[in-house]
Amino acid sequence: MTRFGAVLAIVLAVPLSPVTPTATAVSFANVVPAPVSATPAAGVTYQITSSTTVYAEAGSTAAQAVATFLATQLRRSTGYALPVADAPASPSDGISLLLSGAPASVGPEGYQLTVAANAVTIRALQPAGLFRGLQTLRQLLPPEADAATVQAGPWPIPGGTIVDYPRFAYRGMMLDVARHFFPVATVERLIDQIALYKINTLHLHLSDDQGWRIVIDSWPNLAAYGGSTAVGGDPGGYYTKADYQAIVAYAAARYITVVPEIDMPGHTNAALASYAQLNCNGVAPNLYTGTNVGFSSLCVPLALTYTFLDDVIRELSAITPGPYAHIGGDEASSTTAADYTYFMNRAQNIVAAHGKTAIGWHDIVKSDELPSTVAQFWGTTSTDSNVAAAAANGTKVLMSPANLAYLDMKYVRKTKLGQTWAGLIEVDKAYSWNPGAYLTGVGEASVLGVEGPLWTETIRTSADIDYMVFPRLPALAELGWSPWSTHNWTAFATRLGAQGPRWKVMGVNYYHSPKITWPTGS
Ligand code: TNX
Repeated sequence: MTRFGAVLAIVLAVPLSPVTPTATAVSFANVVPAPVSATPAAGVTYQITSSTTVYAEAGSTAAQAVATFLATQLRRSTGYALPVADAPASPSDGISLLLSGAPASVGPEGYQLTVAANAVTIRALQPAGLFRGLQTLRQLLPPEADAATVQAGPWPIPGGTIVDYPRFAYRGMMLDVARHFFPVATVERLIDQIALYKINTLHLHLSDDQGWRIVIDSWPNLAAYGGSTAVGGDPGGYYTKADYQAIVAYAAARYITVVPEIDMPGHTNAALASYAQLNCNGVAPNLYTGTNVGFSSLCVPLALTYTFLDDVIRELSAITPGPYAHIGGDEASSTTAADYTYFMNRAQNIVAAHGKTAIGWHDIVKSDELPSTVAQFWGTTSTDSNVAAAAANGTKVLMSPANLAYLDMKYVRKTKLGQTWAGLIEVDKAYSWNPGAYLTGVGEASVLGVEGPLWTETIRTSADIDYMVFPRLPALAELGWSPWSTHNWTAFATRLGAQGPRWKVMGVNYYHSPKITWPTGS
């Protein structure tokens, strides 16, 4: 092309729009996690306008709810009416969310997204797939689309087709609400943020030495007394059952399953402090506000211990629609090996009796596991013969290697928040491993998925949570969702950088890692 031709092309590419274009157009290639396949259609753009309708599969209340989720956010930022309506047989305009016509390959959570000049169509086999597809659509809109107040627009969506589905069934984040307590609104804000990256599980660490955070009606002192403080003597708190159910429902509306954890037999000082009769010596210890681990244990020989366990798991299971109950099992250094095996065995059977599948920190493979029990790997090396042996026996492993996936590790030495015992984890390191091939003897087929745990000894506010979670959790989300063939740090760094302006608009207090070129102003 001649220089004149190039200038002409640029001039012609400027949209002839009466609206001053302040919103920045987004590239088709900026989606996190990377889609399985993405085919841009050069020169094709769909514009959301004041006359756009959002259509949902007729007769599906779930599809209707997903459509309303999109319309509600876009009404805020665009100021348009964006009515939600039943989809006609073959929609030829608007944004349609349909439960027909998706390729079988997309499975229960995948989707096909087509952006043409006249219409946007998301097709999925299940409503969960529509919701995941919607997160891709959000990322194809200018970041201002995620604003809480009306923005100037325009609202272009780049044309093309995406077919997409997850590599692993479980892509999670854990929030420790025991070391510090976080109110329902903080948890809901986090749920909204992680939903954007197709995370589908929120694990709540509901009890530890420093606090018990959920009401158990048959043992009321657990929350009332055991929940009354936090690390450093900070204010405690607990969720009523209604609070917990509100979190579960809020997550479910975003196709995120809540996994409740009651850590045992160690990490139980708050429970032992609440009920003297649970202690082997009948004496309740004081509440604990320090950060040591490994000093507490439920009384394994005591019959009442199992009444307690049964009550807790029964009450918690009754308000947990998801399939899992996490029973901890880590760092039980005040429990003998024989007691640990006996105890974890009984705990797993109690979980099964209440209709749930147990997850335990990978220490649990030292007990006799039920075949269904999931082991959550939190080690710092890539070999663990016990976990490998369990995997060879059919145990599924959830990957949370502490030196790669822990969201409470500092990014760099001078990061103010967080810890260093498992090392420093910059965002490139968080992205640098293959969950299906990392742990010796634990191959792709043994891996249930990935989870990023945020322990909160040093984390006290929603802004603190933001800082440790972003940008690392999106890196982990990509390891969990995207095919390994898409794994490429340089390309990921560009796509991750493109999230900066969106986080800025959403008010996310993210860590501006120097490993990433963040767009000016974000
Ligand atoms: C280890 S990892 C723990 C937690 C701490 C965390 C701090 C694991 C299963 N247990 O009790 O909060 O380190 O990084």
